[in-house]
This record gives sequence, C-alpha cells and structure tokens, in this order.
Amino acid sequence: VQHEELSLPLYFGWFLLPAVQEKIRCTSMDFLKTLDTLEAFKKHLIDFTGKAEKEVDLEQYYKANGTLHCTTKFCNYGKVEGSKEYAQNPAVRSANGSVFELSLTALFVTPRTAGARVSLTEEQLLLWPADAEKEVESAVTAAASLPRGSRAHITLGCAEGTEPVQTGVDLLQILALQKEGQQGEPLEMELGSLIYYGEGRWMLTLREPIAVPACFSSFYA
Ligand code: 2AM
Repeated sequence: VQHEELSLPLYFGWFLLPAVQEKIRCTSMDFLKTLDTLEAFKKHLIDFTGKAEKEVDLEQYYKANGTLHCTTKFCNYGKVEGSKEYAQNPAVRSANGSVFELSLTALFVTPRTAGARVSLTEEQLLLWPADAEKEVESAVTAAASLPRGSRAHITLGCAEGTEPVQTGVDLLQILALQKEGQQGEPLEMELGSLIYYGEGRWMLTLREPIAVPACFSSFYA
C-alpha cells in the first residue's frame, strides 16, 4: 500500500483505442475545414485573429497533443487534492484496464481550444470526481449549476500557448451560456446543428453521437 501511495499518476482517464484515434482526428479536421469556409464563421473571424482582415486556417490553428483521451482526475503525481482518495476508490481500482464506450455528443471550438463533449453514462459517472466542475467555478458556470460530468471532454487541440486544461473550462462556459438560453439561430449542417455563443465560441451538437471505445487507465508522463 505504501508503494502505491508513492506512485500516483499525472492523471486518470479514458484513452481512445488506437483504431478510433485516427477516425476522431479525421472527424475533427473535417469539422474545422467546414467551419473555416462558413460565411457565419468568417463574419466573426476577428474573434480569432484580433484583426478584421486577417485570415485563419483552423486546421493549423490548433496543435494536437498526444493520445486522445478524456481526463477523469488530474492528480499531478499526488499534488492535487483528493488524488489519493480517487486512486483508492474501489470503482476506480476495478475499472483500471477496462474498455468503456464513450459517447461524443458535440464538437466545439474557441480561440483557445478545440474539443469533443463526452456525455457520461451512470456507470461512467462513478469514475467522475465529485468536484471536477466546482474546480473551475466562475460567475457564469456557478449561476448555471451544471450537472456532474458536464466538464467531460476530449481535447482535440490547443492554440499556441494554451494548456489543455483550458478545454474543460471552455466547455463549461459554453454549456452555461446554453443553459441561460443565450444562443443565436442554429445552422443546420450535415453532422448536426452549429451554434455561435459569442467571443469565438462555436458548438456543433451531433445529430448522431459518436461511440468510441476507450480504455480506463492512469497516465505517467
Ligand atoms: P485535458 O483533460 O483538457 O486534455 C495532462 O495535462 C492532462 O491532464 C491533459 O489532458 C489536461 O487537460 C489534463 N489537465 C491538466 N491540468 C488539469 C487540471 N488542473 N484539472 C483537470 N485536468 C487537467
């Protein structure tokens, strides 16, 4: 047991199986390519560039970082509060190495991050830390009191200089705006309906959720 205490990982999460990594990256690239060419998106380009006339190539804008995964608990090798308790949770221990089916229900971008929303099942919520949403509480998200698991996502890419932890924050902000009813006309696209939430925030809710097999495990850098 003592040995285990010393070996807390950087984080726990669901790791997409190799066969679906490529598929999701393609779906993501297709989405970015389509978004890039939309008149509605071009109208708000300044959100991304800061300058009216500048162009942006979304496919180059976000940098991919490693294996696609959905973080459950960020532990930072035990430096984060609740890491040890999380690692010792019987549900977490018994899930280690098991394959789950994650449901991706939306794709979103902001000037900082690109991600996929993951809608967790009751069984998957057993592996979700109780305080994950509260950690990023801001005036916006607090007012919305979003349900547990709302932060679940896969980071698809980050803009230069942005850390991946931002993706979940961006997602929670979009969901809070959504809950407040702050949204324009949805744009119907092949994959689903696209809504602009201001300040460069776009979310495409998928008509058909994408099911992806993912292995629950811990990650040590
Ligand atoms: P992500 O889950 O949005 O991709 C290693 O940095 C992984 O842990 C990344 O996947 C990252 O973000 C996640 N991460 C980093 N810092 C975090 C934090 N403070 N809270 C939650 N997740 C974090």
